Amino acid sequence: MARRSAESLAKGTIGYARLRPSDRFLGGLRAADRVVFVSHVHPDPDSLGSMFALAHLVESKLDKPTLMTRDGPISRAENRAMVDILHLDLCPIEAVEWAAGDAVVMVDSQPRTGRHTLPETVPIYAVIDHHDTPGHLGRVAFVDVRPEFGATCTMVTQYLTEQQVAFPDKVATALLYGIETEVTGYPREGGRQDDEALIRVYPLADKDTLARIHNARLPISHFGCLLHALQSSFIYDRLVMSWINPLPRPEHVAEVVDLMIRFEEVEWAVCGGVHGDQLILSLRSSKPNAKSGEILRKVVGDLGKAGGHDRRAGGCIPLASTAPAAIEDLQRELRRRFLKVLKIDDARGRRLVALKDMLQNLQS
Ligand SMILES: [Mn+2]
Repeated sequence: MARRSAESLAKGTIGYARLRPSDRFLGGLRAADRVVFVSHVHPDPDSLGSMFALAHLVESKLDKPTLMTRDGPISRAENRAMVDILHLDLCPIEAVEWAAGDAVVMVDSQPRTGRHTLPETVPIYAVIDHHDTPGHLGRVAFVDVRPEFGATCTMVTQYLTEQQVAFPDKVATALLYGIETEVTGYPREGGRQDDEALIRVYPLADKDTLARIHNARLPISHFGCLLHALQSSFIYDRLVMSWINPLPRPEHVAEVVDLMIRFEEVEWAVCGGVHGDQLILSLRSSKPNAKSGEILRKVVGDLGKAGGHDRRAGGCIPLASTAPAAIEDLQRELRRRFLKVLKIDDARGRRLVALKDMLQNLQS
């Protein structure tokens, strides 16, 4: 595969250490026949924007064929709108015909963090990421991981700027939306570098396209899940916990916690739901230095996988049984672990919406 030749090329270059990351990244790709971009499952705007802009960089500077992939379905309505409106051409990861001359570039994720279905036998040339979830990087020739950046798209914007590659409006729009989704929510997780990247791409982005993505149409399941979540929510001191069973689409847990974390009485919001044979979890915090990714990893433990950022995290647990009793047991165990890890004594909790209000609403 291309990994070894790419590695020797990149690392054998005189003055390697002095080169900018984008120089080293491109240098290591010179021997490749094709550059394949991969990301985490349920690709989000940050991974989509990163793949799209890096493909543009590789095509512009090296004139090599590229392939962008999609690991699992694109979930949130806005993300699907981004793919449709920008015409992002994504190959399902399971349909990729891997070839010896492929150089694989992983963005917005790290190898063996359990967030991809990429076969472990496929060697990875490069990892470009801003997550602090540690992956297996020992055999990766080019590694650029900067957790101090709010978005992988910010790193990629720097690559294009360093290489003086023009930003077509679609590329600028994808980067802008990728950065914006990561850093403009509240709690905000972004810094000076992200602001500089936003300033760079904003004048070049198509604002009408951006508005269409922001206002993507929502499926009916969004509203059903919202109601379900409100009715199942319990407040345990500083934590609000909601369950949606069954969960028709995995993205709804993230939509729910994004709303719930705005509740003024809590510092933590978690929503979980059973989707197929997995329990999907999404966590938000309104606290600075919340270490949400670490908290969720502690809670999930060896039951499944979890990771994320300071104030946002996600995870999934494969289910041995989807029988209601088994799911109830697992949810009880997860609640116990959340309360323990967050040092919350209030184990009884109280409903967000009182039962009698729900019944009254039904009767009126
Ligand atoms: Mn990201």
